[in-house]
Amino acid sequence: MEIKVMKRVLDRNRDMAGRVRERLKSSNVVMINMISSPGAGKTSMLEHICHQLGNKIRIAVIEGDVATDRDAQRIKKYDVPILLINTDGGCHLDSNSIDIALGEFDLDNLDVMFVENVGNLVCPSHFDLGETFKLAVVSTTEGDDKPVKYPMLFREARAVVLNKTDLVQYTNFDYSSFLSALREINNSVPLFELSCRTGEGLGNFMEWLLEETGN
Ligand SMILES: Nc1nc2c(ncn2[C@@H]2O[C@H](COP(=O)(O)OP(=O)(O)O)[C@@H](O)[C@H]2O)c(=O)[nH]1
Ligand SMILES: [Mg+2]
Repeated sequence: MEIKVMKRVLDRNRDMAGRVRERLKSSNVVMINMISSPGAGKTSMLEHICHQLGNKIRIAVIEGDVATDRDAQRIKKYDVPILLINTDGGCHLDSNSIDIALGEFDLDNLDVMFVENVGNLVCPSHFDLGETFKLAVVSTTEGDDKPVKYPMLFREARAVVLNKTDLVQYTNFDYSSFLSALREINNSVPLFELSCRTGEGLGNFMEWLLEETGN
């Protein structure tokens, strides 16, 4: 599958989130905005999702990347439509770029559009892309304090993934601090603990994903 590439088209005066949402709705496409720190495992999750669900649902991916096409290249082998938005240093994607990006897809032949946002927990949380929901991804190697420090994302996310459970024994990640902070911010959000390395916990997450996207 060819990787289409575009530059982020920043137009601060035009918030297109509403239009994106309408377009997705009229084509019955669920858009998932994946947000995490750099390296938490968004692309690794997408690799598993494309591999495991690619023959069950019609998937497309928008990769937001500051400069390279490395993540898009990792997804390319799964034969799903993919578009790369280079932000040229920008720290998040925006709804105007997503609106333009949607024109590159055959929306009526898609079920779920994954957006890998630029890796950081601050800016992407503040910009509505018109997504159906946000998915927060954290990992055991980045410390247990992320919900306390970046509450907005954890308040808004439809689900939280705690990745790299295989490494927890080598870290000082305090699971009970993590969980109590998360529950203080959002006491109902589903939490999926998994490892993209070993595959542990991925099955539960995939089941939830299928159900949540109506598939
Ligand atoms: N040990 C371990 N490594 C992981 C896991 N998930 C991802 N990684 C590694 O962590 C690094 C960053 O992952 P990546 O998916 O690129 O993160 P992204 O920046 O959020 O897209 C890569 O070297 C992955 O191979 C995991 O569950 N366990
Ligand atoms: Mg990535």
